[in-house]
Amino acid sequence: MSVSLPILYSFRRCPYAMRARLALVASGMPFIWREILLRDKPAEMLEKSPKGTVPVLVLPDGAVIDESLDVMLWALSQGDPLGWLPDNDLLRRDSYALIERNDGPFKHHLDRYKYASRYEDVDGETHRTEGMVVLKDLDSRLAVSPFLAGDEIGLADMAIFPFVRQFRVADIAWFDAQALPHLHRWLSDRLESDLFAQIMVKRPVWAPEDEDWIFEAG
Ligand SMILES: N[C@@H](CCC(=O)N[C@@H](CS)C(=O)NCC(=O)O)C(=O)O
Repeated sequence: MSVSLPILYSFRRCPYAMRARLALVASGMPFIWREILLRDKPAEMLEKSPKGTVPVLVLPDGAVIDESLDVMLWALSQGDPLGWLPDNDLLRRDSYALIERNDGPFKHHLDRYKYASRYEDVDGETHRTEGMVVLKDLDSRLAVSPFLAGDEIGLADMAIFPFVRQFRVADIAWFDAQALPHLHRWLSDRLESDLFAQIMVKRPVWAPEDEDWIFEAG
């Protein structure tokens, strides 16, 4: 067991886990990747983080980070060769405000649009319309700059695009027909990136007897 590397418990299609993997890979730091199933979470993960959500990052000193944005910030504090961390207060505030709206209201509408049948008395289309209000705002930002906050790709882009992807996946033909030209370009650039391909590699579900799979950025 490689005790000197952080261990990430992850689920491939989870947007929170995607943003954690993106930042870990961008940091250039190798890490142990344990792919899990949400319906059958490993005891080892629940011992470390009883709240039972992914991502969970266990550091070599045993500390646990179990909020995706905190995983991103920790990873980028270890190394940020791509310059994703906001480097001034205005950019930081703007990036955090966008991420907060994404993780709060946008995610609320996304869940109720994509998984309407899991909720009582929920009309998916109403939530799709509400989600579109946020996406139209992102599109108008992207009309004036290629990235969500500042002139360079950064934390906000990487923390948010996995959720926009999930919104798209709910009905790809419908999404692609919407007049969101800048958002479509921004999203497809992210989805076609080498970095995204690296974090979406398919892994078998981890079992405790398995040898550690160490992920190193390619
Ligand atoms: N606030 C958490 C949310 C993480 C989250 O909700 N992840 C989902 C998967 S996308 C999860 O693990 N849900 C638990 C479950 O489905 O059992 C974070 O940012 O890390």
